Order: sequence, then C-alpha cells, then structure tokens
Amino acid sequence: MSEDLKMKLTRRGLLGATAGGAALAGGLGTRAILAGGALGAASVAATTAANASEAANVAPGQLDEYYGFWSSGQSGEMRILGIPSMREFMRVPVFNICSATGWGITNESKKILTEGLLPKTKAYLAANGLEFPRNGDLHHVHMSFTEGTYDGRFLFMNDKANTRVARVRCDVMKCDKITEIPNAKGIHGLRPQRWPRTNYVFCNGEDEVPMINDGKILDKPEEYVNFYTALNADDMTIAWQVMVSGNLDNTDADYEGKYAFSTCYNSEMGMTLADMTAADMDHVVVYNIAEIEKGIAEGDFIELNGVKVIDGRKGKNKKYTRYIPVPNNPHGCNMAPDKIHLCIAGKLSPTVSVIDVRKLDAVFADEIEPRAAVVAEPELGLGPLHTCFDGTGNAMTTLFLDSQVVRWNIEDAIKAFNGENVDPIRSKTDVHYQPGHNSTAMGETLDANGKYYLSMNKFSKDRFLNVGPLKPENEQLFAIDGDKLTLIHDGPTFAEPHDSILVDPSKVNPLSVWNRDDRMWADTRKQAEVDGIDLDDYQDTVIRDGNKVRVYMSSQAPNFAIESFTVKEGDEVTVIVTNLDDIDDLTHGFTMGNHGVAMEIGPQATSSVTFIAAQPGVYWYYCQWFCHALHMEMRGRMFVEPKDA
Ligand code: K7E
Ligand code: CUA
Ligand code: CA
Repeated sequence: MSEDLKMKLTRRGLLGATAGGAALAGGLGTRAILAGGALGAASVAATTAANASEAANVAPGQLDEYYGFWSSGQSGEMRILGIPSMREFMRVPVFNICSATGWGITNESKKILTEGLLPKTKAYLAANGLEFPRNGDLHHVHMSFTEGTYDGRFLFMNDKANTRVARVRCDVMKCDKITEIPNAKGIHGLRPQRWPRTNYVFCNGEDEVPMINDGKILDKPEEYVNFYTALNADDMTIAWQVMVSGNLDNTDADYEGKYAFSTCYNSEMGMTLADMTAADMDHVVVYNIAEIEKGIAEGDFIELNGVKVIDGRKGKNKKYTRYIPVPNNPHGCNMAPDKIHLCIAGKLSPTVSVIDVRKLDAVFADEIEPRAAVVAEPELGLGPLHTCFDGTGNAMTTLFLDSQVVRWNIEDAIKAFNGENVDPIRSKTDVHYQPGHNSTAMGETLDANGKYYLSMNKFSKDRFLNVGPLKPENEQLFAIDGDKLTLIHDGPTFAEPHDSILVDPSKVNPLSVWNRDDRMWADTRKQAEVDGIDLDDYQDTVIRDGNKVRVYMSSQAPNFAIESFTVKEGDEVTVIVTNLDDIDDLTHGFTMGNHGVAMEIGPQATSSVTFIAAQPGVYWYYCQWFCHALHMEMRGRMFVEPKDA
C-alpha cells in the first residue's frame, strides 16, 4: 500500500471527515482533511440541465421504459417508480403501518406481520403493548432470479431495525411473508441467489452479539459472533446459517451458484468507532455454498434456536469460508455481469478491490493466498460506496465524500494493477450530494444495459425550497452516452432513496384484479365457511358468536351492501368486506369512524378488520378510496347499544 493511501486510511482522516461535518459543507474541507490534495472537483454549484431534462420526459399517457423497485430506508416501505420519468407509481407497505391501505391494521396484514416473529420477540413486544414492530429500516430490494436474470416472481427486502426479511409477491405487489432471522442481529446486506435460480436469499447480520444472547454474556466482545443466513426463498424458512469472524455489511452472490460474499468493516471486533477503524485491512468473507450444504447434510453443525449453524469462523473450517483481506472498512459488494469480477468498494479507502471469482477454487484448494484473488485495486476517489455495471466492461462507483460518480474500466484497472501505465478512470460526474447506492437498468443481471444511471443521494442541501430542518434526499437520473453521463432528472424524495433495481417490464406482469381465491384472505374464507357463508356469493350477514360479531358485507360502487348494523358495547367486531367490482382500478375502502380502523379492498379482494366497540353510540363507516361520483355517499352506520340496555 502506498504511503499516500495509508495516510488516507488513518483513523484521524476518517474522524476528521465525519465529526467535522466537512462532508456536508461542500466537500472542500473534507478533501483537504482526507486526501490533502485535489481529486476530482465536486462542485456545489447547481448543475443546470434544462435541455437534458427532455430525455426524462415521458409524454402524458405514455408508459415508462423500466420499473424501478425502491427501498425507502427508515420509512420501511417499498416503492415503485417509472424510469426515466421518475414518477412514483406506488408505495407498498412492508415493515411500516399504512393509513391508506390498512397494512398493519387488517387481520390479513397483521397475520403476515406477526406469524414470522420469534416467540421471544412476541413476548417482549407484548410487554410494550405491541403485536409487531411499528418501524422498519428497509435498505435493499432485490428480485428473484432464474439463470442470472430477473424472473418476476418475488421481491426480497431486509429490515435492519428488527432483523427481518420480507417478500413481496410480484403478481399483486403485496407483501406475503415476513421472517425474523434468529441468532443474527440487524439484517443489512441482502441478495437472492442468481444461479441456477433463487433458492436462497442471502442475508448479512451486521451487529455482533453473543452466540447465545440470553444476558449471561454482556460486555464481552471477544465472545461475540456474527451470522450469515441463507433463507429458503420459496417458503421463507431458514435453510442454514454460518457463524463468521468480524461483522457483515453488504453481500452478493456469483453467477454460478458456487460462492456468495460479504464485506466486513469490523474485523477488529471493535465496539467503538476508533476500534472499528483501527486496522489497516478488513476482509471479504467468501462462502462455499456446496461445501456448506454438504456440511449441513453430514451433520457438521450446531443447532441454535432451531437453526443449523455451520462454524465458518476464521481458522475453523476452511472448506466453508475464506477471508480475503481488503483495505479497511469496505462497504459495497457488487458482482459484475461479466460473471468474473466482484467489486468491493473501499469506503475509507479511495479504492475498489476487484476479486476474480475464477480464482476462488484455487483459494479454497490452498493453491493461492486469499489476497491473490484480488486482481485490481484502482484508486478512484474519496468514499467509494457502491458499484453498478452497464454490460460494457465498465463500472460506475459512487464517491460519497467527493459527491461524484466515477466511471472506470475493469480490464484497464487490472492492467494498471499489473504495472501497466494505463488509467482506468473514464470520467467523473458530479452528483448532488453524497451518493450512497446507484443503479443501472437490469444492472445486477446478465441483461445489464447502459441506458440509464441512477444516483441515490443522501443530501439535497440547497437544491430545493427550504422545508425546515428536515430536508428531503435527492435522486438524480443520468443518460449514459459512452463515458458521458448527462443529468436528465433531479428530484427530492422522502426518506430515503436507499437502494433500487431497474427492471425491464417484460419481467413483471402484475394482475389488475385479484383472483377471488387468493391465499391472502384464506383464513377469512375458512371462518366464513364455519359461519355458513359463501364469500363468493351472497354474504351480507351479521353473525353473532358470543361477544364476537362478524359483519360480512360486499361492496359495489357506490354502496356497502349493509347500510347499518347493531352491536353491543364491548363486542369484538370483525368487519369483512368483499369488493364485488371487477373493474381495473376500482378499489374501495372501509374506515370505521373514531376507531382507528381503515383498510383497502381491491377489486375482487376480501379484507377484514377487528376492533372492540367499546363506547355506545352511533358511528359512521365510510369508503376512503375514491371510487364513484357518489363516493361520499358510500357510508353506513354502526349502532353500539349500551351494555345494560
Ligand atoms: Cu450502502 Cu444499507 Cu446499502 Cu446504505 S448500505 S448506502
Ligand atoms: Cu367506494 Cu369510495
Ligand atoms: Ca475496520
């Protein structure tokens, strides 16, 4: 490592950049502190792109070229946008609670939010008066693959805040499964297996904890471990876990189904910022999938909380994992669609480490040192976080501190690493400001193409009218023209444009109207059968079952079939609404006034909600999704009789 590079990796450099707030001050101070010299010039001046914005203009009524599936960070939902217009089409609630759709309020969604929680978690949530976590931190959304490209079945996403992984069905764009991951803490990096298909979803546990986290071991970091989890994509159960040394940040998988990878920024097992950044080098963990499966089959595991756990810690079972040293505190982990090069973003180091996955067989066979799998380490700029690809042999890496994207050539980086006098950097383009993730159309698949480049920026600062101390983030879309990136869209987003994938519409084909026999309301259907009601036919009935009342009603614009019903004070009331309309876009809602109850009922869907009618009186319910000229009139009354009347 050059002296210059070493200097940039010092802890003082990092602390200066973060603690000083220089990164937010426009970059100059940061660069001075971290690099002591000029790298590419990130200007704080606003880029004007009036003519270029034409390229992002999708004419009224015209459809976009790509779907964008977005994570929303601490908002906990998934979003669907159109590329290149950047119009936001939909918000799909996942780890959050949604007032519009009733996610977290309906019985159907509550089941999904609770059934995958660990018993211990349920117990301590209950002690806090909760059935499920109210928040989520959704960083990474990725679609299921078949043979290296998207197959349009599912989208998978992590919740760092509550150690969960969720799945969204692409046919209806609703979440259908949420699994809390045992043993691990803080699921961060997440990627589906690419080859031969997504049998596994790989999940990184970021936070270090005792192997058995029951309070017997507390402040003894030397006994902490981290867990890498393979989830079965088809049923969202845990397939196996690997215990590793150091923590786990981002993950990716190869195009052969042989290896998966994680970056680790805390090989030091430090519990303070100073300690987490103390070493010169951290590492990338390489998982040998076939050996792990064999180890599981042969019983070479311990069982922890019902999960088969392989010991892949450093120096334990070298057939399962290998540790490739890379400069301190790496972050992004991105497999190139050339099927060969894995790009590890340096974060504290201005470099990207390029690992040739063809060398990993030799690493596992002890024929070469792990570090010999690194075939290039170009110095690209300050704060490299994530890399994406456009299928041309070039890579584009976000530079957080420089507020730029650097476009560079992988082969030239390898040549330079081998001593040839070539500069791999093709161009640097300013973004506004501090980019985290980036993406290209189909960029994490074999169909990667070079049309659009998306920069998800963590700060908008001076770019929009001031809305108070909490500012929006900023997303920028660029047209890729050779090595030149031209800004074609620049717009604010609410927390947080974390990560995204841009997907060709040929891969996704959602329904417009629900199938009546969808499994989303299978439990309600079962209850209806017990109550002697055919949900597909006449159903407008009120059933009393002790102090439980079930109100079955259909809806057809602009009417609820039941215009009033009567219950007794203290009754547990379940309202089951079936939307008989089978027209595109004809969604009804059900809101029970003053009860904190609302839900969406899509065309042909059934939804249900349960509440206690605790106060006698007259209450109005109404449809809160605009459905008809007489939508306001789509309402009815609930009479709650006093208990001793
Ligand atoms: Cu870079 Cu959570 Cu994807 Cu943030 S991780 S940027
Ligand atoms: Cu039904 Cu509004
Ligand atoms: Ca470190």
